[in-house]
Amino acid sequence: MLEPLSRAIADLELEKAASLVNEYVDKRFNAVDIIESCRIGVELVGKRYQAGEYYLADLVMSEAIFKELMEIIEPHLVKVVDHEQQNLAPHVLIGTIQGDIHDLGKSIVIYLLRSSGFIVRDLGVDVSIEDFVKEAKSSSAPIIGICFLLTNCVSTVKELIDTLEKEGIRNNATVVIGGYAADEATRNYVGADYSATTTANVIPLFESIIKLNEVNRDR
Ligand code: B12
Repeated sequence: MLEPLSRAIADLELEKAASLVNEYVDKRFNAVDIIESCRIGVELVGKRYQAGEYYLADLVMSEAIFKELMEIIEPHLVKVVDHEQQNLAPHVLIGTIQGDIHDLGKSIVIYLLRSSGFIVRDLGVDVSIEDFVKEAKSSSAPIIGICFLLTNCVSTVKELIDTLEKEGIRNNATVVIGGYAADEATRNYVGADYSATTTANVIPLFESIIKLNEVNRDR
């Protein structure tokens, strides 16, 4: 990845980070790689916060830096929407779980999915189990995305997926979790189908889910 960019963000140096992003964009580096380097940068900010080197204000600052950098990067993300296929576009329901207000990663995922032709319904942040289930029922979305970055939200995510199962929604929907706390062990524990914690694996993952669903439907 683009280490100087990750380092500049970790050091909370907005000007340096912005000038590096402009340089990478001018050199036509892959926008997804640039975003991933930004994600790694804020992850380092999180580590410094955890180690007591940074304060909450620094987390807030990293959010502001990330948003500014995304404004430079977004126009360079390639849209690959096939408009003829729009009425067949797969629907995705996505939200950040109750108790968690992190949404930078979710916004990126939504942006990438919409750019790739998916129709996304964003439920926002701090979404209750009740609201997730209600929306899942009314939309019949074949893919449900749950975002969470806080480890103390893992039990709520499990409760949500258990409820989707009890309500009979789980049979017809693939559940994908994402965010800092969504590692493989957690995915297994909460009973989700897939997890994504980096920028690059989001679109290939969703596209493979769609293909798999099509194959199963045709059987
Ligand atoms: C920025 C930030 C904040 C901002 C959030 C701003 C916002 N609008 O989102 C603010 C300052 C508000 C904040 C608050 C808090 N935060 Co905070 N925060 C971070 C930080 C530094 C970066 C998160 C981020 O945006 N990353 C960039 C994005 C792009 O990455 P991402 O979220 O991982 O998303 C990518 C993938 O995971 C994936 N993805 C994400 N979501 C989804 C969903 C689906 C469906 C899919 C498929 C994929 C996917 O795709 C994205 C593509 O790049 C992290 C550090 C970290 N390591 O994550 C801490 C971190 C998450 N925060 C932490 C904490 C403790 C807090 C607070 C409790 C602090 C406090 N004392 O108040 C509060 C919690 C508030 C709450 N109730 O939610 C801890 C959590 C620790 C833990 N184990 O639970 C972390 C890990 C920092 C740390 N190391 O201590 N935070």
